[in-house]
Amino acid sequence: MTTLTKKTVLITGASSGIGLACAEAFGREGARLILAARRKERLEALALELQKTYGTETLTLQLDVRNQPEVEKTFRDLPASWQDVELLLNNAGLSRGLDKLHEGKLEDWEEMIDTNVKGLLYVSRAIIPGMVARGKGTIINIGSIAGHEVYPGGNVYCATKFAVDALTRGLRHDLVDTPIRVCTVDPGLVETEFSMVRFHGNEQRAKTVYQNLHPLTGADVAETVLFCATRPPHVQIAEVIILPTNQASTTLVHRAPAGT
Ligand code: NDP
Ligand code: 8X3
Repeated sequence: MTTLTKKTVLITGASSGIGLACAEAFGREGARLILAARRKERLEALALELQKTYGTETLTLQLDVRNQPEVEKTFRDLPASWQDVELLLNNAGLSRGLDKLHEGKLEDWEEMIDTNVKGLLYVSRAIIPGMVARGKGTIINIGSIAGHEVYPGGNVYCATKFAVDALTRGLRHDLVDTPIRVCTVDPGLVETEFSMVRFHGNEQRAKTVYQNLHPLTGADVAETVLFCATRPPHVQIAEVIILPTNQASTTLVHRAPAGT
């Protein structure tokens, strides 16, 4: 087993959903956490809670992963005691809209591509050289079932997650002669703020995504991420697809009212 006690873990998108649940899981395991996202006040509340519950040492970073100079500077200027990042969880991401491609909004496309693809690249470029120099590290990318199959209206979001899959595989090739592990955890439907963000705050529309279904929680995904992170150093879990029991694909979900 690889222990996480006192190991430095960097989580992007730690202010909500899967990233927040991963922070809780890694905190419970005794890791030191760098928590990054745009909503600093949420990160600070999480840091306080983790400190109280597990005595977790944290560093909170207000960071927009789309801003390359900011990403580069933030990680270059990390305090010395936080530079030794041993696990990078590239989780920050979002979807915007469910429009047909020929009716899509350009600003939605830009935001998804800039965050899910370019943001992941910028953070990886800033962190991985240190791992290579130190000869240790694990990178876990949060992909999606949407990186394996497309669905109506998924077009650009799916393309970004297909890109995450390609980047994960590419990175595994590039790091094959190092002790660094590269994994992807690819969930199906997880009830987080994801659909609220996708539908620009339309709560009613967001709720229907998970209606009459027992979706995954952020904690379910976090346990899988933790499993990948804690394998012995010679074991690299390349890819995990995790779905709710009643989801078979991006388009086949069995919905039944509770109790039926
Ligand atoms: P949430 O909306 O709950 O969380 C998204 C997180 O990403 C937030 O912490 C948000 O923080 C952060 N984020 C978004 N944009 C940026 C940015 N530009 N810079 C820094 N941080 C950013 O959704 P999830 O937890 O569900 O999503 C997490 C990941 O899981 C995403 O990559 C998503 O694609 C993926 N995923 C989600 C699934 C689902 O069904 N929910 C299924 C499969 C994959 P802030 O706004 O504070 O910056
Ligand atoms: C999120 C899952 O199916 O809504 O990546 O695209 S899905």
